[in-house]
Amino acid sequence: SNNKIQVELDESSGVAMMKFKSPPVNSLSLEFLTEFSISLEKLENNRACRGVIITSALPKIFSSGLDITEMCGKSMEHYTEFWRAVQEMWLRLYGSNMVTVAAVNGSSPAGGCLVALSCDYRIMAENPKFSIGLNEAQLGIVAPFWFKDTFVNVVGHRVAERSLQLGSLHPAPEALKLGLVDELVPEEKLMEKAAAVMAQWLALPDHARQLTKTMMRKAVLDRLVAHREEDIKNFITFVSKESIQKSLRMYMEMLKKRKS
Ligand code: CO8
Repeated sequence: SNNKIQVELDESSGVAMMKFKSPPVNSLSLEFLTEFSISLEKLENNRACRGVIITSALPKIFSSGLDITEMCGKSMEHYTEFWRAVQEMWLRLYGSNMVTVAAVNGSSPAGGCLVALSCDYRIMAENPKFSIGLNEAQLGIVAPFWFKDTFVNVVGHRVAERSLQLGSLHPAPEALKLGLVDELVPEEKLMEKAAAVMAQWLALPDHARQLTKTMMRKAVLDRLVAHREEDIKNFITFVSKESIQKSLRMYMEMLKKRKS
């Protein structure tokens, strides 16, 4: 199915707009991740496309991260397929030759934050109600090493270490101070700004920029490629533990209670 992500390529500028549209919260389900990877692959292979702006079509939420229901009470086969899809999405996005700009127009916890961190540039709506971060520790789970590596490459070791241990979700102004996002703009200016930043990055020749990007990211990408099966095994072992299942269920219940 091809309906959770809207993709529109402007052939004259070479820029694609990718909008997450999977209500209620753009959670990264197996189906969503598969569509995301296929969409990226299509753009990557399209010579007319040089850059992609990633944003959300939903109000107030960029992405709520990995779909927690995919990690609860499922079979080993399902966990394997799901985790492979998470890896695939990240390898494609972090390793993309295109210029990738995240226009973060809402909250962006955990896997949502990973998507933004994997882009070349992050612009966030300056609403302090929107927060971003790798909050895994708050769910009683541990961010995988390649989530951590991606985070460290953006904010540096010290900021990453504190933020990861506390599972912090940083309101937009704090995210800017930490370098977790590159700039804040009023929400109504977000798309205009993203287009301007994209134009600036695309003013350079692709080849040198792509080789430079690869130079900066290769070690971290190679680490997952080399340990992919081991990483899947680790995920399955971890997520199959009764204590972890309990933590995830409690977190889902907390989300539901918080509503009323
Ligand atoms: N997965 C599944 N369902 C979700 C998720 C999610 N990540 N997030 C929200 N939902 C559901 C809610 O339960 C709710 O369902 P229902 O309507 O049936 O009650 C519905 O979506 C709407 O959610 P809210 O009512 O909470 O909507 P709000 O607009 O009030 O808030 C937020 C939106 C801010 C996104 C809020 O829902 C939230 O904080 N969600 C949790 C986000 C989160 O912590 N995600 C972490 C996921 S884990 C991850 O991405 C990395 C894991 C790495 C693996 C580690 C190895 C095990």
